[in-house]
Amino acid sequence: MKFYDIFNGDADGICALHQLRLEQPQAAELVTGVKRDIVLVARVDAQAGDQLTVLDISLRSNAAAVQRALDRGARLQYFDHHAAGDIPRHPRFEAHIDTAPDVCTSLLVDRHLAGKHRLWAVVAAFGDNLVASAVRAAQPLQLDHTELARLHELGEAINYNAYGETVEDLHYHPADLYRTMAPYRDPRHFIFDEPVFEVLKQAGAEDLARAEDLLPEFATETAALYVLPDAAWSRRVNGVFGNRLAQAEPQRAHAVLVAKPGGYVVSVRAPRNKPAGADVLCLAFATGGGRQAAAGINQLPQDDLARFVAAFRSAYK
Ligand SMILES: [Mn+2]
Repeated sequence: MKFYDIFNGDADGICALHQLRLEQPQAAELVTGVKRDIVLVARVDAQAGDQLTVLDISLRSNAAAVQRALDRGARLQYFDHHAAGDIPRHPRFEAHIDTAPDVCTSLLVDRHLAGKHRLWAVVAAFGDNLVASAVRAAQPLQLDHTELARLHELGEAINYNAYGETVEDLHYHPADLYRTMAPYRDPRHFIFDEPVFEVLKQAGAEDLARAEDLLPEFATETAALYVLPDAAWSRRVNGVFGNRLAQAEPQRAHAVLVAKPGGYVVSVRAPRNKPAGADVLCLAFATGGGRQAAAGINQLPQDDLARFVAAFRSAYK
């Protein structure tokens, strides 16, 4: 019989596992990755009697592997807040799934543990950018403003660490980050005793400064397009950079391209003032997808760059 802890590599996934294991220590094989690695259950060759704890990855994206593990006789405990699809009804499947917009997986674990390790749930909620939920959860702890601000920064720093194409792009492998955190019941001690927080805070600021040094390929009143080089820092900062641009120029659509061999990864954000059209634009390309307000193209071939630029310009003129 084997134990597997399967979790998203972002702040929410790591803090969810941390709360559970503070309460119920259990040596387990850790299965995790970058934030975008959400198909994780299939990495486990589950057998009868095995125990899988799954955190902060959508059930919909892991449904087949979950069913296979159940069929083989494994037991699963599943905490998540993403769209789930059909939830299996099975005596060996324990689901804690809530897709309300103001919860994250760590808050679901906090609910399950009746607030036993609330400080870490607060860190996670900040990391998932659920600021109001984090502040509400922190209320009974009576933290002062400085402490709350530090927990906010810690959540953001751990979350930033999860961005990259592969774990090689990250400053810390999420499994190592979890192991470093594991002895700490109090995140304030973790901040003070370990270099992790300062390292990540500094690195995040450096990545962002590099991106902000770049000039756009073009910028009009209504649209701007940036190209980041094929480098680890580009892949880490891409999302945060896009958010910054959107906040600074809410009337503008933004396209951020990150170069990769043979082409680009593309993210498009519609203007914040008029959040529409990003999905239609990106779906016109083979590997495109997303939502009206924010969409992307996984692999834009070099030869399609001119066509993309023209389509982006005409979508947002
Ligand atoms: Mn989450």
